[in-house]
Amino acid sequence: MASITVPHALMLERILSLEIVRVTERAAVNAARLRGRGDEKAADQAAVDAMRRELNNLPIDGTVVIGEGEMDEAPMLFIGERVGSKAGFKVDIAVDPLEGTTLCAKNMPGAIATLAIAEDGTLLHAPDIYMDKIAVGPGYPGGVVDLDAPAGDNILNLAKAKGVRPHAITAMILDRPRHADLIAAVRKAGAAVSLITDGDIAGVIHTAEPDKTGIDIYLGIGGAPEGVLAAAALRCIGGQMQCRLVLDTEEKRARAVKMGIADPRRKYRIEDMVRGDCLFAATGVTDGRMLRGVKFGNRVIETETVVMRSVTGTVRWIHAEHRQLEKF
Ligand code: VTB
Repeated sequence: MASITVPHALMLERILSLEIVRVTERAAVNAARLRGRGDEKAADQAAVDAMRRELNNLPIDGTVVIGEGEMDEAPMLFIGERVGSKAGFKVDIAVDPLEGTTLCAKNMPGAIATLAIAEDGTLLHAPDIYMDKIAVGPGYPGGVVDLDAPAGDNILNLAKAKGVRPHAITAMILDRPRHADLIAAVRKAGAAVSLITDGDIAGVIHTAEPDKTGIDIYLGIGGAPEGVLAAAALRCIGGQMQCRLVLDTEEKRARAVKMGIADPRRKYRIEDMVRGDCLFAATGVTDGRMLRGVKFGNRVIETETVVMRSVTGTVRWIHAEHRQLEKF
């Protein structure tokens, strides 16, 4: 008889890689019921409730590292909350039960329910502040782009590494006034800019498959929690990412220090934000470029989820038809 050679932790992680699909599916379905109602808070709460309930069914001793906020301001899935059956494997958890609350409330494309699970003590404890980000997909030499280089140089270097003219490069950027100079610099270098109103986790993930998505590079300032979740996804599928917290006030610096951040200027790479093996899952809430949203039928609810595992780099696209509707 073959002996068990797979270590327990790895085996459990392998099982969890499918289990976490249920967690994001449920969160997405709950939020999707509130699509287009103009109530961001209610949609977020619905996703949080479902995600928390499902996480508590997993055989893990999980600690929320990236969550809905500090304990006093977020009653559920707060940073430091322990979830799971608490009997199992110790893990760090990063959640964004409804990434793109506005997208969901307005029923616009791109809202997702997302989650990452990583080895205990390996996720960056990022405060809920801004983070400057740059990301490209796999297959480029290390350092092809750099957070500290001018945007134009990054576009030219990337084009050279890809073997195309800068005109063939497309950068995805959040449509915010703070990005006016960045957008102008990218365009000046000859590249196209694809603007998004929200949803930079998906934005970063788009860079992993430029042939499919048409996006070569992600640039700009977005949420730090979203940065860690995006890093978890890239850790699974490959690519390069560099980030730096935007610590522009004394209050933010103090919050960062409280969360264990010693060097406020530190440039984080994927391996600094997600220091060990991880799993990442996202389910579409509204239809998006990456995932289809939840579809409510008479007898079935359909969901689409992407789930990734860093140990193997496997990416699964799971289209589910749920028939036990009372469970949602
Ligand atoms: C981004 C975006 C998110 O927050 O991280 C953004 O990807 C950053 O904050 O979907 P601002 O909206 O203040 O620019 C979200 O929009 C989610 O809140």
